[in-house]
Amino acid sequence: MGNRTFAILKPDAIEKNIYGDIISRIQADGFKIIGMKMTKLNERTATGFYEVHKDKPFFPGLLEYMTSGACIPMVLVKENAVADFRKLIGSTDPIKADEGTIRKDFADDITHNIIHGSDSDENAEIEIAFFFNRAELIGNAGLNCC
Ligand code: IDP
Ligand code: MG
Repeated sequence: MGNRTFAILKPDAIEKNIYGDIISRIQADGFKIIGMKMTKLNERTATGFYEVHKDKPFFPGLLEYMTSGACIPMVLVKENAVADFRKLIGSTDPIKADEGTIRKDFADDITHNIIHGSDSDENAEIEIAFFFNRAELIGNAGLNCC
């Protein structure tokens, strides 16, 4: 079981100025943040990140959403990180998400669902590498922690 996962606070989390509350939830659940930046996806980078969904009917809406403003990609560490984080964020569709999950409490709808979490250890590593160099992660290079 891997101990890293990858998350993105999606543009509505920044637009609504609620990303601090969401980050607090993530920390309170025991995740340590070892990489974080504020950035903005363009059509090319958003398409690259969501390549697997490019033939889905919802893809144009997803692209519009993900390029609509700044987002915050993050690298998170905890034992059993991928599964634990998916549990913390809840189902893709906030209507179906369990009580107390981040998507249940903060997301508007199935497209605008506020946060991304990797679905496997393998994808977590691919997604981390999409946004971060090793040197940008605490513990991997010159960066010191806490
Ligand atoms: P996940 O984020 O829960 O892993 P995925 O199936 O990987 O869900 O889909 C990626 C993103 O695409 C979702 O987080 C959501 O923003 C959007 N999305 C997924 N399914 C739908 C849908 O059926 N309608 C509209 N948007 C969707
Ligand atoms: Mg997914």
